[in-house]
Amino acid sequence: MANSFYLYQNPARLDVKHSFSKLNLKLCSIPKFISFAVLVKMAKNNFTKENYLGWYEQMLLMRRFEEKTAQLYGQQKIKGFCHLYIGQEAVVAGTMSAIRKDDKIITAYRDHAHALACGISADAVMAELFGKVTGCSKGKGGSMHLFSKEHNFFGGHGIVGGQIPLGAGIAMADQYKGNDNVTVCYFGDGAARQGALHETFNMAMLWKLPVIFVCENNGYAMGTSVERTTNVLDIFNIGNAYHMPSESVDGMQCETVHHAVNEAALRARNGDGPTLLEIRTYRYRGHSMSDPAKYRSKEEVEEYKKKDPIEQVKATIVSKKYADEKWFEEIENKIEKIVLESVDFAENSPFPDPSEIYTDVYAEPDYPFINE
Ligand SMILES: Cc1ncc(C[n+]2csc(CCOP(=O)(O)OP(=O)(O)O)c2C)c(N)n1
Ligand SMILES: [Mg+2]
Repeated sequence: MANSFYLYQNPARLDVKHSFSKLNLKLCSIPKFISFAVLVKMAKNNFTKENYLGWYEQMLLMRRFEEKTAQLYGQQKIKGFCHLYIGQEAVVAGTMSAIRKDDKIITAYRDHAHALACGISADAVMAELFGKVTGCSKGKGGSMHLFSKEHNFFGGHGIVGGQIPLGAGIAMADQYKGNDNVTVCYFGDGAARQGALHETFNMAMLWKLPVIFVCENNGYAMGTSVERTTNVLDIFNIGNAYHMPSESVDGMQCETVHHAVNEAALRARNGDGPTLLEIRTYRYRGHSMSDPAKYRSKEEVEEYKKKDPIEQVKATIVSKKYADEKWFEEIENKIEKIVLESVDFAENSPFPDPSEIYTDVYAEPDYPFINE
């Protein structure tokens, strides 16, 4: 089931430079005399019906998948650390429509939506949450460590900020190979305070690496608000210290995210190096499944829910008459089926064999204590 579904829902990652598809342009065929600013302008306000339907379906899958995850966690079918992305969906959806299939993604532990949007099947993600051998990390990674090289999804990282230098390294590999792929490296507002970010920003700018740093500023690092941890509330300002093009972006809308990522990707593919996007978003649920979220008010959560990204896309689809009620119902049923099937798949899959414990952990097969 999975493949055709994901290809349909995620057309931008098939192969075209999405924003240019309507203009029928490919980046390699664009004459040199067209300036960067003109290209960006041409790409703006160029959203199609397919964009909106694709965003809706993609975000609904993320949402319904995680609602089911929360339920299964409550039943102790899913255990361990588990962080939900509900509320932040437009950040991933708006990114994916602006980049290509060959581009690379790396993120932190709040990674279910990123993995699904990269085209990893709901089956493989759910099985991983269950710790089953059919999971995308063979049941040994769990919620925080989803991974699929085949889908250009490089994790899923539990060490806050650990993926920032790794993301720059992946971009460096593509630069070294001489292709024009970009890497999107996501991290949170809390991770923005890690020392590794500064070392990475310095080298990434020096070497003009094709990387887009996406800071998903959801206002909190666990229970600690941005205001309680820093004097620099506008996180994008950190990039300015390295003369890195940097901006803040509304993360509750797919359109604004798409525009910003599209511009950053053009810059990176052009050999002009990295960008920092501080994308302002909000998570409706607690930090993890064990967080009662007492550090914020109900009113604050409700304010953000009024800007819900899925509802915003739905409103556009309705107002532009891109689809009728029947279509929404069909998508809801289709996604419900995918999610329920993924639970069945996970429940009926075996756990990894204990003999697999060191497989894929050490690069060297003769690492000393593996055989002891
Ligand atoms: C190096 C390190 N320090 C502390 C932690 C504990 N920890 C886990 S999540 C987290 C908060 C990170 O917040 P943020 O980067 O804003 O991401 P969000 O959870 O909001 O997506 C902390 C401190 C950790 N996992 N790694
Ligand atoms: Mg945060």
